[in-house]
Amino acid sequence: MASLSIDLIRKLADRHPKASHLRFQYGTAGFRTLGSILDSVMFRVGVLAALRSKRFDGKTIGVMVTASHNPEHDNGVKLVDPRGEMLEASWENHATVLANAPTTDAFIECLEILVKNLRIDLSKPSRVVYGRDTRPTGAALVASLEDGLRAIGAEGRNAGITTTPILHYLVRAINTKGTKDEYGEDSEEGYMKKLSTAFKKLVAGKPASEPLIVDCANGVGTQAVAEISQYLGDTLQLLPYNTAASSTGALNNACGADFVKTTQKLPPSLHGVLKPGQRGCSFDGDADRIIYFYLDERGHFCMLDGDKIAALVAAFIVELVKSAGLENKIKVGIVQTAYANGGSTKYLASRLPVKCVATGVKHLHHAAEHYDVGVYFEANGHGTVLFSPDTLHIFQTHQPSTPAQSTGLNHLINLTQLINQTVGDALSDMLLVEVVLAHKSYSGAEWDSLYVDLPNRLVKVVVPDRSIFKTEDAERRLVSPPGLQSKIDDLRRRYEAGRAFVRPSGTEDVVRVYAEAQFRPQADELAYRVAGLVYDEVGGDPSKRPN
Ligand code: G16
Repeated sequence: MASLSIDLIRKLADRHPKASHLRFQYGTAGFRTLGSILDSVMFRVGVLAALRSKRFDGKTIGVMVTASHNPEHDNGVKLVDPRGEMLEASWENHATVLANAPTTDAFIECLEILVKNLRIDLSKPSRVVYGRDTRPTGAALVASLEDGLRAIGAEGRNAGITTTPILHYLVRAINTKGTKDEYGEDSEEGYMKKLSTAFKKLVAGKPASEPLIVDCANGVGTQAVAEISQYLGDTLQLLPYNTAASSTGALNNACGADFVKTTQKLPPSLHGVLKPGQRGCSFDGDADRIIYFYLDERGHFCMLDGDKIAALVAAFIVELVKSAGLENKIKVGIVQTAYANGGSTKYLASRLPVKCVATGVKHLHHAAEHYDVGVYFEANGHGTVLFSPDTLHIFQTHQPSTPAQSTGLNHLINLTQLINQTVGDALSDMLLVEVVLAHKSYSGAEWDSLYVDLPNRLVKVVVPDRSIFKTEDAERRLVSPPGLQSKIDDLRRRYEAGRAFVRPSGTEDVVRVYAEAQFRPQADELAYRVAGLVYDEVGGDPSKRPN
């Protein structure tokens, strides 16, 4: 019976001690905090990933070192399960327990309990693939992670500096290699080839689109955009901006998808670059979110967020399903969160089933798996499309009876190759949007006119302890602090089409307030008044009072 190499684990764990005053929580997007305090967490995540692989008989587990949209000084880590999806919820708890064990002895004790309770067969092989974004703290944190893998004797594969979605892709590609579900070649090159080949097939015969401005958030998207450009050739010209991925302080700073979505403004670096009528898009720091935008003929900035992407893509897929003659067999559904604009929900719900779930890709992904084709997007631009195994089988076996049906079916099959079905992916989503725009001959303004967004505002409130904020009803209502929700309701009712909610962030030390209303000044006022309620309730840092 194989056992843990306690001496080796102890020796390596002692090199990565946990500071006694720190407490870590595996949240919406894994562990995420200041990069400079994550050393012990990284070592322990390496150990846990290695054990998870053993639990799956040696299937490869992924580890991504990133803090995505957060400021550059933050970093984080998340685990990726064998099919490329987010870590199963029960193991999030194991991760939190291991990360908080105060000493090496306590850590080893927790490990032994975990191995025993989960009946992990230590004689099984262990394989982990890992990557990181461009943050300055990344290299040292990866070294700590590698110590964790070494402690369990896992076989590690370093995917280097890469995007979060490519890491998810690699996990699925490695684990399906040689099976009937083979997902693609297990390399970054394989990913680029898969996406670009599908894209070229989908736009064949369509007039070439105007060049697209891509704001790379000064992050890892920079290299992904440069690489895919080589494969795309003349089919789509990408014009990358904010590409200073190695400049200190540049990452996500006044650029990127989160900046655009929260400020509802063009990154200052694109002023004078983006011309009226031209399309542009912004990735976030690890290239798993995308927001589109354009300037109207008067030069006003107009944003096309995750909700608009969902509407565009869902309508296109529904049309293809119909033209392939499959409308009686395949149903398309949508998954959103409370952040979805009321205008989008009204538009979509009158056409398709729509479900609302809590923030966080794992919640959306699971809900989308219940549809034949599940389109999920968070308003912040994080999303993808899932095709169920039955749907994929229908695509493979359906016999089209007309040339039009055959074309529709081929487009659907090519979409399954273009779309990264493991997780939201800025690069894949960008190509998907470009395909739909090319097929519909839509400009940004035509796409935007599918429905009208209600004016909305998102603000953050810095509070001493965000854990006192507890929600229900897919985060649309607060249950704690007691009494606060009824005050929010009282306020909200005073505004036409008023809607507002408060939820603790899963990635930053803040509470988020969202509000929308029929008119812009009212949406702003409602957001700031609700933020004021939050502030007055808990007492925040006076310098951070919302204004
Ligand atoms: C992560 C999650 C997203 C979520 C976002 C915001 O994104 O993966 O699903 O929408 O955090 O979370 P919160 O409002 O709780 O801070 P990312 O792109 O930062 O990994």
